[in-house]
Amino acid sequence: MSIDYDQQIPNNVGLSADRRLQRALENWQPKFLEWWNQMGPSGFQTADVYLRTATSVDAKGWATFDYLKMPDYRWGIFLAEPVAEREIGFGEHRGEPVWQEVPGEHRGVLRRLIVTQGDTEPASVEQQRHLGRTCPSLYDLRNLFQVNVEEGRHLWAMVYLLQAYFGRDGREEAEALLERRSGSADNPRILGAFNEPTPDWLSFFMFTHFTDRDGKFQLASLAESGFDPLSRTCRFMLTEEAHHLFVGETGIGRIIARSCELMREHRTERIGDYGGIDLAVLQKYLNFHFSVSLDLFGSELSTNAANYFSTGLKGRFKESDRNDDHRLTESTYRVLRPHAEGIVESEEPALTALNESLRDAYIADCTRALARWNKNIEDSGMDFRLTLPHRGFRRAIGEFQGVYVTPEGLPVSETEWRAREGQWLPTPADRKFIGSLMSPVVEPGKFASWIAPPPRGINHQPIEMDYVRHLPTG
Ligand code: BYC
Repeated sequence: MSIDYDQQIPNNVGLSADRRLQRALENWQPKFLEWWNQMGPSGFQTADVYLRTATSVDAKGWATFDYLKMPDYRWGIFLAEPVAEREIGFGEHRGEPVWQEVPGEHRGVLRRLIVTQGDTEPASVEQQRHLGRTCPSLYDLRNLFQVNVEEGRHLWAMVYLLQAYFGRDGREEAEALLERRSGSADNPRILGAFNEPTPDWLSFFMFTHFTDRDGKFQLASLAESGFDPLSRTCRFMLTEEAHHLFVGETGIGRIIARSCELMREHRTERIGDYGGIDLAVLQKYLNFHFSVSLDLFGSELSTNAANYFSTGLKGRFKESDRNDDHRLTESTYRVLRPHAEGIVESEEPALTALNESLRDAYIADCTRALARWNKNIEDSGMDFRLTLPHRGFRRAIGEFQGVYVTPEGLPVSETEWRAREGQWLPTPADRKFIGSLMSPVVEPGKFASWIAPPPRGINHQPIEMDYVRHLPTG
């Protein structure tokens, strides 16, 4: 079904035929807008931004680009096309037709999964709301806002499921999603990484690279779900998500390119005096964001994860491409666990180790991106190499919680770890320095001293286009 833009809420789910649901969502819509105006990009609600908007759910040509004020963005409900005769691909119900309604016995668990996913979306908008004022260019400013409006749409995606399939509980959860606040002491967002501040653009690029990448893996696993509306919603969200990862990976790549340029020019790795970011400082930010994002996969051994899988609610990454029984009742999986003698490998039931296997797929993806950055550093003639810290480094969830592990993977005492923490993680002085670089650059085609221009503009437009117009003055 094509997207109907004549409706108050654009959608491709035939909303006008379901008056009760339509009314519920139309009742939620002004509350969402109120939240957006209060917690969305601060100071830029009246600017005109060159944004893409989804116009269809086809793989090709699904978006148009135009100048819009963000509060006028057409947030709506877009599900990927149904797959005819789709069957549940894993777990105890493997081979049965997918569910179009919530199976009663899994209602609570499914709601919790959808709420947890939904909660991350507004959280990230809240985390990034002050970044506009320190943008390194109009190109980057526009990308920030594109990410923000699409995270808003991803909230709509989950709220649709809650309102359409979970009755009164779902309506209450939809309200609560607008009430929690990132970083709030009283009513925080659900997952750790979404309560961390994003105070500067280096953090923003790290977040979109590492934390949005958790989104890619979690959404892909939920896209396998036996609950078909969740699967279809997540499949379309993944299309949008790809751009967020692009913003993160190329943002960090452009910082690295600029740092290498300054290192070559001034023949030193200490380029702070020349307006650049030392790769050693970038490494510390990387260590922080990677470890926080690893926590988002949950505990290495999790009965929750086993249940999600066995009951057909959440599959594995690329479940259908795998060549096994898709039930996992007999298989084992290798998990690293801290032990008195050090970090040891342990064979665990594959079902309970599902969070770890998803984390492994994530780490492999991060490793590939890291290799691309390192190749560029090498090509520019520099000796420096970036690394991913060990999975046990600075973990707050799971087996490594409370264990002190160096980035190289060596368990050490808390005293030693604390004494060396400043070599591995951003210090207050590092953060202050990065903060000092964050002066806005808003002249079309110009870029801050610490980041290289991109190779090309958005949607075949020139790099020097005025991607955001009518900026706030003062
Ligand atoms: N922080 O068995 P456990 C994205 C809780 S990102 C705080 O270890 P489980 C995006 C857990 O909730 C993708 N709490 O874990 C990115 C549980 O609490 P309850 C988001 C945590 O349940 C950028 C308890 O610890 N999507 O889209 O197997 C921008 C024990 O749980 C954390 C999803 O996460 C943490 N890091 O797995 C915008 C998908 N980790 O229930 C968007 C949906 C665990 O006992 N969520 N806990 O009170 C899930 O699949 C699972 O909930 C998790 C946890 C993978 C997160």
